Amino acid sequence: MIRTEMTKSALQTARAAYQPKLPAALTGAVKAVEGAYTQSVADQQEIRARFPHTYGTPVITLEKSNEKKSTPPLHVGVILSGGQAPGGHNVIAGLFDGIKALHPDSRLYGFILGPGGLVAHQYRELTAEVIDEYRNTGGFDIIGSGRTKLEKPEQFDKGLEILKQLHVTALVIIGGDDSNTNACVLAEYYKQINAGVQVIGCPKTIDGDLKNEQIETSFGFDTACKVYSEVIGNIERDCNSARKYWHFIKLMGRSASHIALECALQTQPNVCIISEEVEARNLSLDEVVTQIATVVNQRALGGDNFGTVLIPEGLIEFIPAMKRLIAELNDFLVKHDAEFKMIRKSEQRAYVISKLTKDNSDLFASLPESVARQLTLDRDPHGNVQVSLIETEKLISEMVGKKLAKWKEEKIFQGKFAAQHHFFGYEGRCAAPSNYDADYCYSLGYTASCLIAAGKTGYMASVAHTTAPAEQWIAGGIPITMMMNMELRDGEMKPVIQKALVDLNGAPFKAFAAQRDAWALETSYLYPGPIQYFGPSQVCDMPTRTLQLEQGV
Ligand code: FBP
Repeated sequence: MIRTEMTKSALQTARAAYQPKLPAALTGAVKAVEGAYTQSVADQQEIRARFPHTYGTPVITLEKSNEKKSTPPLHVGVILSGGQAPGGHNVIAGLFDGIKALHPDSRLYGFILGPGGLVAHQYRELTAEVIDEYRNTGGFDIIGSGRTKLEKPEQFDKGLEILKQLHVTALVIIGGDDSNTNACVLAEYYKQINAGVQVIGCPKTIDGDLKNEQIETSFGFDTACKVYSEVIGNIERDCNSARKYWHFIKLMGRSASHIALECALQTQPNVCIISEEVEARNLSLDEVVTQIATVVNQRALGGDNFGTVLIPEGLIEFIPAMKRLIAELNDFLVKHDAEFKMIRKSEQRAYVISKLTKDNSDLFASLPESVARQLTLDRDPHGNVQVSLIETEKLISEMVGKKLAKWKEEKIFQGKFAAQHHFFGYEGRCAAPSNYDADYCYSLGYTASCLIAAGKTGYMASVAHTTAPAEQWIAGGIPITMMMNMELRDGEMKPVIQKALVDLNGAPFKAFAAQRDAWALETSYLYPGPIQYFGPSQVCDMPTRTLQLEQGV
């Protein structure tokens, strides 16, 4: 049951009055200007063949117009898909204000608990009264979110029934790479059957891995990283006060290490592991552990038996040997699902060990029980191992502890080692959006309304140039097919949006790599403090270090 009236904190009350900034081009009548025709980032023939109706469309830039065109009332549906990210409510508020500006009788319907709500015909109308309760708030609770994968024609047809009933002619899907891939498949299907429903995507995910040359960041990344950096900074200060613990901090980000990297740039910890580097350097788990133990030892030699280590949650899947193990496990579990589930829990580990190829079997047998178990549990609906449930921070610290104990026997290590563990993920996903995310999200939603008015489908709303003041931001639409390539998923080649991993030649990683040796030995912690919503612009409106470095500002 979704409540429309809530008791508000003092911050919520004050924050409700915040008017998010918009790009200047969106503040009056808007026209959609077509740019160059596009092609997919790779596998052009294959992607074109799968998306004959939505492939190759031009990039759209929204510009100020001198004539206000009359638009009939629009009926629009909206879906929040996947993991929560700060700013989702502002995307919806921007969309609402945008369609109301086009025609005051426009209506917005939100589907409940993600894509599943469309298929199950569960929705609520989002009126001005409802929207006003949620402006500038964190969370996705206005309609809830879910991970149901929207990919089958039966689901699309079922969804179309309710869209027709509500006279909805456009659907906005707010999601990550998988959800936007599905939005594109849906756009193609509705266009092919002439359903009269446009589909527009919006780039969401705290993980920061839905970005490319056209989409400069996914919303939520800014706020989530600021929340984590605040607490990492607090831990660092505690650590530097007591001087007796090594803190192992796992950070969300299912695959890419953007969050860990951004938090490292904001807090300057002693160690930060970047999964993409581990993979590129073909490091084994033992080598990662040795790297950390070496820093612990070096600091101990200087009398510092304390420190902080950041670990991205996706690390396990990037260690090449683990990657091979997970690939075989995925394949094995799909093929032997029924048989595996029949086996008693206590015997499943031995069963898997007996079935895997030699190297993978040895590695699986060497893993702590909890990690091995997690690797055999159900995948999420998109086929992902649920890495947020794997206690990598404990696994690594345990292994570091063992290595140091051995080094102690060998008289290599003479310090002390006591560990504390933390996992920051869910804490940051529903925080009240920073000014950056509040403005960016509102602009994305407003942009989506303009793309709908311009009759576009299969596009992702884009707002670029966001390190500049908001008036100068450039809003538009990017054909989703442009971001696609073919990848192996569930044993089949499928068209998907290419995930953006940390670029080891990119400016953010280079800035980190240039400083990490100094951070390892010196105690150079930075304490960013909590997100500020009111105060000087250089504190309140600052984008992430990642974005600043990427844009050279
Ligand atoms: P999205 O990619 O859907 O935005 O979700 C990202 C994420 O927050 C990951 O960082 C994390 O591994 C995962 O969701 C956790 O999923 P769940 O909320 O289902 O536990």
